[in-house]
Amino acid sequence: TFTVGGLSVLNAIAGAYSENLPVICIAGGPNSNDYGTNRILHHTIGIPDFSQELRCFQTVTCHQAVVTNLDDAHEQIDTAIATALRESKPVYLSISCNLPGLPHPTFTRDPVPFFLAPRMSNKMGLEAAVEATVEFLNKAVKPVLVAGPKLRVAKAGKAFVDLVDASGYAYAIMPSAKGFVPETHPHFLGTYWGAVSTAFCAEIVESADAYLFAGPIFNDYSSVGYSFLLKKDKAIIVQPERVIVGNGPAFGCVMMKEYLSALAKRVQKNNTAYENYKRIFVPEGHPLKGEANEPLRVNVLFKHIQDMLTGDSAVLAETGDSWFNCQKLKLPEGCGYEFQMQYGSIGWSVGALLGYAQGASDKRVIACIGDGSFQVTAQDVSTMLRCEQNSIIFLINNGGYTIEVEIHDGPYNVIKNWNYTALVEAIHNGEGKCWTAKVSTHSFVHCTSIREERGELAELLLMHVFVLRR
Ligand SMILES: Cc1ncc(C[n+]2csc(CCOP(=O)(O)OP(=O)(O)O)c2C)c(N)n1
Ligand SMILES: *[C@@H]1O[C@H](CO)[C@@H](O)[C@H](O)[C@H]1NC(C)=O
Ligand SMILES: *[C@@H]1O[C@H](CO)[C@@H](O)[C@H](O)[C@H]1NC(C)=O
Ligand SMILES: [Mg+2]
Repeated sequence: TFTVGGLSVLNAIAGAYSENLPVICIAGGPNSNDYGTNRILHHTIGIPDFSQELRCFQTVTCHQAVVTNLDDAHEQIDTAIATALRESKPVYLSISCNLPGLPHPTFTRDPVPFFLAPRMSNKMGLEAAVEATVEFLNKAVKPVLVAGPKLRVAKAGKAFVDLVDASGYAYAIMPSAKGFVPETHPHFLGTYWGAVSTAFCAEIVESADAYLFAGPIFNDYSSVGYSFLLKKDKAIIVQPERVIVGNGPAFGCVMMKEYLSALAKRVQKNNTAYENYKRIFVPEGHPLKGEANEPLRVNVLFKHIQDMLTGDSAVLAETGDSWFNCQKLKLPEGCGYEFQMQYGSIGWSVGALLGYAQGASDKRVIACIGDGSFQVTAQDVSTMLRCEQNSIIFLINNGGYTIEVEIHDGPYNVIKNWNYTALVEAIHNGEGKCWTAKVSTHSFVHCTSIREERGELAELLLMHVFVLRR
């Protein structure tokens, strides 16, 4: 609904922009004959100007179309959809409410599915970029590869793995690229995240004499406050359509996927970084176990979540402590992974869980959500139940905005405690399948293995996990 709905969805669309997701946001606009009348309409802020919603969306979408006339509706809608797909960004489409019911000759036949030709590299630029890169990498003693979050929009995950195989290099992921390349490959080092990297990963990446970053975003989060010990003259930065080798040269109009594939055919094999990693790597100690009556610890909980993951799972990590806990999960081949690292709007994961489970019904989705974040968007559980989704929510109740406590503490970081299982049961209202449990010690996970529960119960789970506040 015009403005009240549009402005309500604005934050979600801004999140989609930050994550390069081609969302088509459709708003029902004022009737076409209301424009230009100087009338004040309901659902506006009380001024006879209908452009407020459009002006808000101009800053968070790559294209906006306002359809007020059937004669150009077909073209405007086509252009909006094509732009969303081409740019991999959200678009805004406002359609006057009185128009959809009206016939028009441009809409009389069934639509022809449309195909967008993929963007192609400038052939000479591609060759020059590959040539310069091969020269740079082949003289390095222990080069490494690092996958960044824009691998997804460049559809270059597979090409990246082909390059790993052809080169024998060790590779890491930036935290925001988790889920875009396999973690089961022997040459996988873990997450490169400066001082908070997986053990031994930063040592190998930062001591390499050449590193190729495929699709990185270096923001304050991913670079731990710009504290990376990286040198530009050792880096090859590959963006979806651009390559920079060291401090230069730079090549435009080079598509990442084509470039990585071409590189795989030309680069000399060198597994020195991987051999060095194997030498210094110390496998983790004994598996974690908690005593039955001990208060549940986060690392023990996440060990159980780790054991639940299969290629048919997907993990959603909400902003907050869950980011850091989920980042440590080792994803089996095919296991999905989503979090909103660039935008980081709390509450994102509940809506994202609803959407992901609906879109990828072949996956069992496991969301790890803090109490503060859950309270922002809890009502989406209602639609999950109505749509008979079977997702699993681990609600980690630490009594407040714990991650914020680390940054700037104050009474505002404490939130009202809810009876979360009772809340979900109230939403469930005896209809459909739902199973909740409140867990505060290790005894639950001792007596009923979650994995066994999972087999029997194909329903929405909400584990309300209490973790003692630090
Ligand atoms: C919409 C929005 N408001 C405020 C913030 C700032 N913020 C970041 S994390 C966080 C607290 C999250 O609390 P919770 O979900 O309980 O996670 P915890 O760190 O306690 O595990 C807040 C308020 C934000 N990221 N997004
Ligand atoms: C890696 O490259 C360096 C420099 O070209 C070379 O000296 C070294 O032998 C190579 N190592 C392996 C294992 O291929
Ligand atoms: C929370 O709700 C559950 C389920 O309705 C109930 O059994 C429990 O007593 C409630 N907890 C508290 C502290 O009231
Ligand atoms: Mg919390």
